Amino acid sequence: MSRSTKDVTARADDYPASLYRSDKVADYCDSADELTDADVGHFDDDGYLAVRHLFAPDEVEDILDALGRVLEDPRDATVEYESWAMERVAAAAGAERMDLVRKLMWFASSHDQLRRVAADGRILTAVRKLTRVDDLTMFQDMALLKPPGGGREKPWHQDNAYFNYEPGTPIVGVWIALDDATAENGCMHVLPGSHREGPKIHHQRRDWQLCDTDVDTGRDTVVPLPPGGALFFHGLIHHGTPANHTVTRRRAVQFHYLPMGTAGVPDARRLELFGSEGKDVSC
Ligand SMILES: O=C(O)CCC(=O)C(=O)O
Repeated sequence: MSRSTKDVTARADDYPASLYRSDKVADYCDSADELTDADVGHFDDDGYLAVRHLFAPDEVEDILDALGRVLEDPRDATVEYESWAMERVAAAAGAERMDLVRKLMWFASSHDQLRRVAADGRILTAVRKLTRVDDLTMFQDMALLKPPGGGREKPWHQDNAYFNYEPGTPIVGVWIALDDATAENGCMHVLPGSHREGPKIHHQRRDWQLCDTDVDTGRDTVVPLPPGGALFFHGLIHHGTPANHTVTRRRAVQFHYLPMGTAGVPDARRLELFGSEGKDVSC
C-alpha cells in the first residue's frame, strides 16, 4: 500500500525488526571544539561524525524549555502528533502534551532562542570544516520527539531525497540528542560510506524512504548518544531510526546547512534522481 509522506497511519512497529542491527557501534570524538584532519577524513570516508559532548546539560535543558514554549505558542512552527495520540491531544498540556508529539518544525524563524542554537559557533565551526565552506545558511530546523511507548520509526532514507538541491551540494545535518538516545529507544543508525554511492530511488511506503530490501543492513552502524551529544551527517548518507518501544523519551533537534546562495532545483529534478516513477523498479 502506498502511503503519503505525512503518514499518520503507520504503526510504530510496522516493519521487520531485522532492518535495524546494533552489533556495530559508531566511532566517536569527544567534542567538536577542535576537529582534526582525521575527524574530517572520517566524515569524508564514512559520511558521519559522532560527537559525544556538543552541548552541556544546562544547554540541553534550555533547548527543551524552548521546545515546550514552541508547543504552547507555535507561531511559524508546525506541530505533528503521533497518530495514536490524536484523541488525547486536546486534553493534554505541558510535558504530557509534549509526550504525544512526533515532530516540531520551522520554529527557528519565530523563536529566537532556538534560532541562536542553530547558529551556535560550535555547530557552525564544525560544519564549516566538514563542508570546507565558510558562508553557510541553516535551511531546515526540526525537533524529532520520539515519545515513550510508541514513537514511530523513521525508515531508512537519504535526506537529499527530501531537498530540492543538486545531490553534489555540500549539505550537512546535525542531529542533537536531548535525552539518552539508545538502540532501544530509537537512536540514529547509519550506513557508513553510503553517501559516496549517489542518489538512490525512494518509494512512498511507511514514509518517503529506501525500499526495505535495498537497505544494506550488514553495514548498519548504531549511534547511541548521551544528552547533548551530536551526529553530523552527510545529506546522502543512508540513515534511519527504529521505533521507541521503551518508557523513556528520545527527543532530538536537527538542523541542516548548505552554502549560502545555493540555487534550488524543481521537484521534477529531485524526483528524476530519487523518485521511482517510470523507472521500472518495484519495492
Ligand atoms: O530523529 C529521528 O527519528 C529521525 C531523524 C531523521 O533521520 C530525519 O529527519 O532525517
